[in-house]
Amino acid sequence: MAENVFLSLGSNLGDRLFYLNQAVEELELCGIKCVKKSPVYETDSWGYDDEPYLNQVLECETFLTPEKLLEETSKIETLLGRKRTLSGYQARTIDIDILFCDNEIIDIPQLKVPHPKIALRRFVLIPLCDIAPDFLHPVIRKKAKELLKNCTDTLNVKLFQK
Ligand code: PH2
Ligand code: MG
Ligand code: MG
Repeated sequence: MAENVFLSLGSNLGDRLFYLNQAVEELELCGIKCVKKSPVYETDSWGYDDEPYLNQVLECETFLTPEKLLEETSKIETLLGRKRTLSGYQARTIDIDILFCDNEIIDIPQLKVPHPKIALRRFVLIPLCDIAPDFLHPVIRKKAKELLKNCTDTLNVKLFQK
């Protein structure tokens, strides 16, 4: 069983908190147990100009392989009203990104694990450090708290709900 599976949730469309909570419920229904939940943060849109997001990081346990996990999280995104376009970022009801699956390194067209942008995003590192500051990034070989200390992202990340 994979025990250190970290997922990032993001929403910037509609009832954002509702979608984060629904995502947790749906994950549990497909056998992805959420053992730790970070506080929820309201965050400036990173990488493009849009409405602010709510973001949260989860630590999960699951018997699913990373590929199966991606299938399930994509299905949940669709179920919760996520609309996709071909390229670029756009507003979304829910985004579920796989940050880490234990120490696995996966680099295939449809899935990169660890998520390649973790170290660049305070909206990921701050909630990750709330629940797993000592988790070691298997590629960069630094702990989450060290990645946060070195991160040059200056966009606002403020506590929304404990
Ligand atoms: N997700 C993105 C792009 N930009 N910005 C914030 N603040 N939060 C996100 O979850 C986010 C983003 C692409 O998935
Ligand atoms: Mg994302
Ligand atoms: Mg995504």
